[in-house]
Amino acid sequence: MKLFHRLRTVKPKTFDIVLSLGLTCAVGTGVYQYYKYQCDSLLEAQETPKKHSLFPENMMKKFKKAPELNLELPVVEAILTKAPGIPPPIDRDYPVQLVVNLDTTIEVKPISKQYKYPYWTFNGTVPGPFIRARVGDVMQVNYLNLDETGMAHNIDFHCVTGPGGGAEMLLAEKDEEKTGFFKLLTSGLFIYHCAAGPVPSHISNGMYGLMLVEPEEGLPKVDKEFYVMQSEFYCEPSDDDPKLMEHSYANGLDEKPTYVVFNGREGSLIDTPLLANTGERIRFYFGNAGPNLSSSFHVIGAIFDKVFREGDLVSPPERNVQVTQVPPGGATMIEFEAIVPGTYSFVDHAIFRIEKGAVGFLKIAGAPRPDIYHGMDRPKRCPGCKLHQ
Ligand SMILES: [Cu+2]
Repeated sequence: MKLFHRLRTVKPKTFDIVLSLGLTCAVGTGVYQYYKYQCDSLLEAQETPKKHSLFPENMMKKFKKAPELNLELPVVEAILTKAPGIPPPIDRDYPVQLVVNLDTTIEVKPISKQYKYPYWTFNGTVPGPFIRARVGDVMQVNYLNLDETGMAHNIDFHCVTGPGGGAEMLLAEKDEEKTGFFKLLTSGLFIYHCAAGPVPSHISNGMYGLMLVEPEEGLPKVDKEFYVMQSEFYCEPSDDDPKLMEHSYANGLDEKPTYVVFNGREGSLIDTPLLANTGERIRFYFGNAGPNLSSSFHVIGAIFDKVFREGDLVSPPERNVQVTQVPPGGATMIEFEAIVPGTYSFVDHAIFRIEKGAVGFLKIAGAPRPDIYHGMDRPKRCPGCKLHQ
């Protein structure tokens, strides 16, 4: 304290300036750290990392109100999950302003054991994240275009009522962020995709995902939920890199896909199979991004006891279905019981497509059921078969 008084006596003006600057820096750092802590806590709750700016002014934009909608709803940030994960069921009985943060980057990742591919992504993944909402919610979409190539992108949500499904409102140039508010009037399981021109290129390069809008009463509880999305890739080998595939618009026009895959790449759900146990009820949220082919979705060795065709969650479901048709741009919700343990293949039953990647595995663990499934000899696998493991 003596030194403090001595300094103040000797150089009062200089000392006051230094003291003021010091206090300003300390308060400023504290405010920044507070906002950064708030942002970090929020982001840690998400499974998908965000690239939206962490600065306070953008936080205010992220959670801004929608006065035109004349609503005062609680503001909630949506939990977004990477396939095959699904966000938890909605347990509220009231609508919210649901904030959905999406961005676009180009990501070079393996498309097969041999090749990589420059995917156009939502939040860095193909398919894009699964979004779960409730009918009556107002969805606030913050869309940030981080594609360094300079392409413009947007999002057409099939669950949105209005021209373009929101695409024109969300068209974002390079480094631009767009925000749109959409009241969800209709329940169902829906596709979203980029609809910037040329649309076939934006879809067939990976820009799509699934969104569930739950009915007011919610969905019946099940034990396991999986997010699986089929799509095609139209490719030709790169002239510059022997390990890289590039997009071929000509092959897309001819409807001759190089790959027909589940969850973005060949072997995605073979390398990491879906897991369940006997006695569990299983639900698939299955989408088909196309862009050209319909899917004949089938789980070999299981019968779907409920199929909500076309993603219609209001009408009574179809019962006891072997194969269900899912058109490009469509989705379906499928349920069945895990009864007999073992490895189940699921395929597009247009069966040549298994050679292009349209096969995955569901492994069901549990005690054998010889009362249902029994042979006199040990099971034997056919050599070279892609369906049985
Ligand atoms: Cu796009």
